Amino acid sequence: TGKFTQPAPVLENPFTSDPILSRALKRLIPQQEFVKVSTDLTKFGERIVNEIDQLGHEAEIQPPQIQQFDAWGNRIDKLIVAPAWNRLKEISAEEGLISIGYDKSTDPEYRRLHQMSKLYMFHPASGLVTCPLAMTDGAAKTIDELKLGEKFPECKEAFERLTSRDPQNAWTSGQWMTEKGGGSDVGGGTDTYAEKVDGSNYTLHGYKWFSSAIDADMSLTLARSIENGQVQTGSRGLSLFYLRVRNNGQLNGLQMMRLKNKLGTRQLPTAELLLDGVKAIKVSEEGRGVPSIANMLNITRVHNAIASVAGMRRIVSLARDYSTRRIAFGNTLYKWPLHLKVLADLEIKTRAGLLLTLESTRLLGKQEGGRSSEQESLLLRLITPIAKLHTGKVCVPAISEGIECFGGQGYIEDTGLPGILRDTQVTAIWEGTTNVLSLDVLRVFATTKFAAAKAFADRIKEIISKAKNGDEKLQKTGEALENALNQLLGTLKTAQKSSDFPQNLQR
Ligand code: MFK
Ligand code: FAD
Repeated sequence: TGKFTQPAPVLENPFTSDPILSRALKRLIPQQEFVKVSTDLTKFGERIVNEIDQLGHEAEIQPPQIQQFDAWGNRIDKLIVAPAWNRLKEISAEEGLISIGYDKSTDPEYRRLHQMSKLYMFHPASGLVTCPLAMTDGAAKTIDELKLGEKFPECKEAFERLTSRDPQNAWTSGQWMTEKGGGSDVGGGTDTYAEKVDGSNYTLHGYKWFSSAIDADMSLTLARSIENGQVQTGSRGLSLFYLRVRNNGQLNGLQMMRLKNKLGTRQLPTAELLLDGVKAIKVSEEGRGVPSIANMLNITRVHNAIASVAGMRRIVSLARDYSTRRIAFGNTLYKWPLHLKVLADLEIKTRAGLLLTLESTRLLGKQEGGRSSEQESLLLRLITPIAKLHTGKVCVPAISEGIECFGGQGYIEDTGLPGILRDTQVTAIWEGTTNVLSLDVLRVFATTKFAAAKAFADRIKEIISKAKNGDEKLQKTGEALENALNQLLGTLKTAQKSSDFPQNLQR
């Protein structure tokens, strides 16, 4: 007695074992490019299984700490992170997890699909290093899109380092937006002030309430500049600032007040920061901080969607494998129809989330390659918040259901499974909560006079007609979707006139 041991679920190569990633990429990327991409992803998948997953686990069990004072009472705010966290950052640079998205030697239309597929495989093994990677990508995109490198030599260097494959040179970025008074409503809640030194040089004074991956080299942030003693209130009083977190090894006029004690993402150092004379450069026009940092938001939101579906994929794949190893009532689990139904339901949700996110990625690549039609640009702007809010929302109950597929073992820490659930709740919150992103969808409808909604309806029709000509079920689904969308548009058009509709969207 007592000799039974349960075979553990096995982590397989997340590229070759994924039921749809390779098929989807084959459809989206021309053959020659696809061969290169799939070779890289296969190799990376092996590295995840043999090396990276263990590092992710080590980062989780060795959370970061701040040592605020030295033995003699000097304030030092020394951030101590796990060696595995640093190694994962190095691997991210080596593997080109950001640089692939900006690699001028490849076809611009397909870079993002390659990059995001790699991040999708990496996320569950990454010890949450995907969080700084998202912000790093967002910062690179903002610098690139606003051509900041042409205006500020500091931003030119930053772009090169953010997109570097050399771990010794590569930088990561923070994204300091949230303050005590508001994370959604940054216009109402931001209480950080920028005092002019000369030209574009300022010092910042304020308190940032959530600043993740505080081991970053630089950050983008929002503040109100004081011009001739005057300060503009609201969102149109905010400008965008670039700053280095440290200058010559010393913190740049800021103090790490404490690290957040979080439900999950414990591998990730998220700090409260006192900005007390941070040297910074104003990089946007006065009062254009929010639309400027929106460049960052629209990238980090794609990363967020990728992370949400990646968590789902990890638990579903392990649960599927486990269902072939665990026996209950004389049958392996997968032979029980009820269990199979649970797995099938999770599988469908995961595939749908991935395909939706890849659609947003495909459109991003097209736009960056300068090959988007007007309709496709509208679609990209609309689908990005939809993909973020949908995947962020569905991944939480899906991963919880996935945990249940392991019975009691799903609840046990050293299986590595509980961490997947812990780390997922945040994807619905950060980078804009579900409600805030729903309002962003309304913003897109309003600012495009519903042209984006039409582009969306047309795309659905196109997909349905391509999917299977003459398939009655699909045609009916297509018609039902179109009707639902038309009804929604009718409701929105009426609602837009009512006083409850957000005022900034009534334009
Ligand atoms: C593993 C993955 C990890 C992911 C990274 C995790 C680490 C970081 C975690 C974080 O959470 S960082 C903080 C993220 N914060 C947010 O996402 C803020 C959420 N709040 C919003 O998004 C609000 O909607 C917003 C702050 C944008 C509201 O601002 P306003 O100024 O009150 O809105 P308004 O007046 O509608 O828009 C101002 C301008 O910005 C308008 O342009 P114009 O002035 O030219 O008319 C808008 O069109 C533009 N805008 C707003 N959102 C936009 C946008 N433009 C393009 N894209 C958008 N998404
Ligand atoms: P609130 O804005 O107070 O929202 C509270 C509730 O009200 C939410 O349910 C929201 O959906 C709802 N709500 C708000 N406005 C509306 C509305 N108009 N209509 C309907 N409902 C509404 N921020 C950074 O800037 N940088 C970081 O690096 C960072 N890292 C983070 C790391 C972690 C682990 C977490 C948890 C958060 C992090 N954040 C970061 C902050 C995060 O972006 C904010 O918490 C988030 O944007 C929500 O803002 P809030 O906390 O102020 O919530």
